[in-house]
Amino acid sequence: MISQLQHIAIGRRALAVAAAGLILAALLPASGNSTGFQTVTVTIRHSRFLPAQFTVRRGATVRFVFTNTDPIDHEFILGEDAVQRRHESGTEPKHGAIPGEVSIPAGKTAETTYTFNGAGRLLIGCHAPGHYAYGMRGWVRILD
Ligand SMILES: [Cu+2]
Repeated sequence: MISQLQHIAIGRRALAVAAAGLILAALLPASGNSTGFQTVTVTIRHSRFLPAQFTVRRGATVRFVFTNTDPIDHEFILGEDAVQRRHESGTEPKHGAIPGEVSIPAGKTAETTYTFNGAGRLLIGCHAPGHYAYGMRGWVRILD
């Protein structure tokens, strides 16, 4: 017999898969144009990125627009594992000048635009103390 809790977990997973599918559809132009400019909206709630997984085409320029619904500051850092580790131990208080890096103050909206030139996978994360370990992270898959 499936418990109530398991039902909820299964429902959430199905929802996450559906959400990932929507983002995929949003980022992959039907025409196959690989250098399109896309806007993606991301909600931050309870120290999570919603959604936290993205798929883009190599060469795509993506404008990420964040709405922080939390009463605390967050940040969005896009990059390889080495970049995430550097920020995890770093002390930069504000981000915004580098593409793919932006601070999102409590209750505010902020954005950053990034062009995905490499193939493979990049990570995303927030490096406010404890947030990355808590699970405020995700990834971007770049299709060749
Ligand atoms: Cu955070």
